[in-house]
Amino acid sequence: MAVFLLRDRARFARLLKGFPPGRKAQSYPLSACFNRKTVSEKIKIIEVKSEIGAGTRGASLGVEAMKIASLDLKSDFFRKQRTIEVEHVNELLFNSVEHVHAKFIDGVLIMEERVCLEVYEQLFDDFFPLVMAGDHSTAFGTIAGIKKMHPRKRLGVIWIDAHADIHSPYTTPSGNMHGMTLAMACAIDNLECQINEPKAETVDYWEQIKQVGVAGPKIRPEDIVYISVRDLEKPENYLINRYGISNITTDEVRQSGPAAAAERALKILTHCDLLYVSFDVDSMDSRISSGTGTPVPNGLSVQEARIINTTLAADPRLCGWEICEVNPTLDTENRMSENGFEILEATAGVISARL
Ligand SMILES: [Mn+2]
Repeated sequence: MAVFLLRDRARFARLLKGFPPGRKAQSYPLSACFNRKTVSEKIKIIEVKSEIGAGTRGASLGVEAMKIASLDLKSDFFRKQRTIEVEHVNELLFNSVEHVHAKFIDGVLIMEERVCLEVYEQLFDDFFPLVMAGDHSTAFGTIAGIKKMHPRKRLGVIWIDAHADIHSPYTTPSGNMHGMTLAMACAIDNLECQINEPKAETVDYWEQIKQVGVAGPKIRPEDIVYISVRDLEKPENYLINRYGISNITTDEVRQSGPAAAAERALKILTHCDLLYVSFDVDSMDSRISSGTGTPVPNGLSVQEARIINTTLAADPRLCGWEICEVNPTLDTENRMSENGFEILEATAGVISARL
């Protein structure tokens, strides 16, 4: 006889009531209603092997490289952990660049929609979405999915990264969309610092991206806390000053210690109902490994990054966590994947212990 856990019954009741908007009926296998969940099964890994937002090739291989790292490190993490993959559109990379100030923005829009829907569906089913991504641009889809699930909640974002990722097509020097993620989330154009004239079709896609999930801004710029951001361009500095965005520097992490630095980030966001942490591995120092597309000196150590992430993971408001930009094609002996995986496993451990 089938034994239902309480949460399975709640799920069953929801299924009887109907499907959430935007969800295809066939994605609910009937057998799913009878799956028992244990504490360790409350996390759902969402794999997003997309790299169209990066300027260097190879970030889409980061997810598999971290799985290989887990095997080399003799971990059974991926044996226990349920995963789901979001289909990518990396084949667009074989085409020529049509949007010079927002490269492959047509594909980025598709990826943001897909990631948003997957994150929303996993949250709807009471899973904690733990995203393993390629390039950092799809983190906007994660943010949009959280906001779609909790439209009236105020969402704070802790962005652990060497870069501020708050350019727009109007200000970007590279056109790479992984540098625009937070501008998408805040729906910011930053026309005050405009240096580019994106063509009408690019602007049309950019406006559509702002509407992914729920219409308009998903977060407020003042609800972002940066950690270890150190490679900034003028238009990004302008926004950081204008909105008073906090940046906890590597030096501050070293002075106060990583746990205290993480606590400080949480304190700055006390007014937020929910939190999302986005961990770009280039936040770690370029000496640790070359295994990421845009390495920058004066970054975090692996130990500091691990303590920061695990400290943040203990906050009950955390409702999504992401790791991205591992690029094994640039690496030596898969070191970045091993470091990234160790941080992922430790963080997942803290999250599942409190769920
Ligand atoms: Mn980034």
